[in-house]
Amino acid sequence: RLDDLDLTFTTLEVDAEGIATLTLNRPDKRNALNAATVDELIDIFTVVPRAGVRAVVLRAAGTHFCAGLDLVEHHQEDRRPEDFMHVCLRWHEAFNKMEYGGVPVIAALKGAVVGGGLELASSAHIRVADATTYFALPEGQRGLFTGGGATIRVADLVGKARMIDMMLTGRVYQGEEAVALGLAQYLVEDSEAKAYELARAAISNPPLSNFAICSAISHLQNMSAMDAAYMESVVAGIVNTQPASRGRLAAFADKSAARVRPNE
Ligand code: 1HE
Repeated sequence: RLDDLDLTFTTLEVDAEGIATLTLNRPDKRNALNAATVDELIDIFTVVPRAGVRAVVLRAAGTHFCAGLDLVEHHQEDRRPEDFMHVCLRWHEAFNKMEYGGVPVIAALKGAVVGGGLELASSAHIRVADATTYFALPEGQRGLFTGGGATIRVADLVGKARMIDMMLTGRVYQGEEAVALGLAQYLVEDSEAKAYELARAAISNPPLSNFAICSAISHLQNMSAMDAAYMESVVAGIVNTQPASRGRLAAFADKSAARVRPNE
């Protein structure tokens, strides 16, 4: 249950419409991800899909979204290879629960979205940037490698060659260029206001449709084209015959439903 979550480095609040605000709340450390924060994300995204949450706005306290792996903790813990492998497996558990959980997660970005912070952001379904937002993978400069899914999700967003360039040379992307590459889908003055606007748009869809959008697409991408097409038909069989679609289809048929029109 949401009320039973024991949170120190994050906060979670759900409004009357079912929009949850998940805040990374360690601004004095630029929301660096220590092991305890990742545990909290696992707990949150274990509960969220079954707690009536319709959408999540993922935001951060302070002026930076997330500085990635807690480098000080990593240094102090002096981890062995198998220790860090398990750290990474926990990150994957958290981020997979986010990406595959079936509840839309919209990241409101600002400042640094770097290293593991970009791995976190790339696990969200929509990323909204503002003028302060910048993206980088400084792992190479720190003598590290990505361990939170960037080789999958960031490579998916920007392509292998750009990811390699970011890691080899410390290249930073921001502004319209970052949007053109797909690191964010929106660039606005107020990324949080826009994230809530997008969340409200998303929750006007039936939850089962959003479940398929925020779970099936990711699963299907992992399959061969033949298997994905088959599974898509199974998912569509369930979603496209759901009771919640009947009234919407009737409204289209009787011409009372809104039509799709170009932007003004
Ligand atoms: C941190 C971290 C951190 C800040 N771990 N403590 N990520 C990076 O290589 C990025 C490292 N961070 C930075 O480059 C900068 O801190 C920022 C650009 C994010 C912010 O700069 P700034 O000038 O606002 O803050 P600051 O003065 O550098 O840091 C403020 C405090 O946050 C300071 O702590 P304090 O106790 O001295 O006040 C910093 O130590 C702390 N801090 N970032 C720990 N990352 C699963 S593998 C994933 C691999 C990676 O993610 S590698 C990339 C790591």
